[in-house]
Amino acid sequence: MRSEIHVIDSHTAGEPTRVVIDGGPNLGEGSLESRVAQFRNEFDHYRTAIVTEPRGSEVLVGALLCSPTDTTCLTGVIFFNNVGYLGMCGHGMIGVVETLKARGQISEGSCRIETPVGVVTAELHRDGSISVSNVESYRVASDVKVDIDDVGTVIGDVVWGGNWFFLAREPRQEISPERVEELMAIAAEIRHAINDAGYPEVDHIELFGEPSHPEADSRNFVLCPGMQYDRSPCGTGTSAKLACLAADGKLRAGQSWVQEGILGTSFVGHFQWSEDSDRIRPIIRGRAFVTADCRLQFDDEDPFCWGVHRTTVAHEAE
Ligand code: PYC
Repeated sequence: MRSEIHVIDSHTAGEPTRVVIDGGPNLGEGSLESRVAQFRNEFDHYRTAIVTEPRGSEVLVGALLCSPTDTTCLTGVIFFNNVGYLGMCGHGMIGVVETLKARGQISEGSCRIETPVGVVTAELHRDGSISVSNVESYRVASDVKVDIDDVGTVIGDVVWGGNWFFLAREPRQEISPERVEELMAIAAEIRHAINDAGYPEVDHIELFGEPSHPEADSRNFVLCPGMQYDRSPCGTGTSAKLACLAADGKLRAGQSWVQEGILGTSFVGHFQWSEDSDRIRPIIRGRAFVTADCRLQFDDEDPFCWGVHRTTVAHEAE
């Protein structure tokens, strides 16, 4: 039997997103959180088929559009990657909005979009850039110390920015594409140590160094859950950084922070204090470009129909 899934690909500051327009799994009408559980438990082969080889790459983030439970929202979206599911995804949300624009479903102005971790507001600006007012972000632990071979003591913060992050403040790193392998190895070691230190939920590690552009405030490197690094400055990672700057009184509400990523592309962020709490609402602005509009083909005679690492036989055995 043959079937197909309509997807639109884009990249945001270099990081790719594949939006599923049609043909994805039907997860019903429950809460988005419960739909993620259903996706994981019953339809996980769609995740590997859509984002990993042979149709995708380990770095791709998928975005399944679905009906929102909050009727003020234009759409719901569930983000996924090579190893599982994400709460929010900043670069991915900018990619989703660019995709909706390409399909004529959104024009200049703002709209609300539901995710499994809350509703975000996206604004499409006249210059083509898109800003995302993310879910509330906050730091849960500061000055956490872990010892890493070859690096020494690493000091940083555990922060929610729509995903769980450890932001390694010290030591600072030289962030450059030439050092990717080394940065991956350091970040992976830090993640082990942080998980062992009582923060098993942390799956993103963010390192910092000097920016390469005079207008940027910082440059980061973000290790994602599936041993891939974010090509963009990471929207949820930048949100986590803003939460730390706010908590430390180093950035005022409304003041801009230019976060450069490993490729030298940047997001411009600022924040607002949340009402009645010491949490912040980060706003991240960047640009995305559509790269493909195509139909993924599924043939059940193809041994790699559901992904190279999930054979048809393995799927049938599930
Ligand atoms: O932009 O938030 C982000 C993100 C998370 C993982 C990859 N990109």
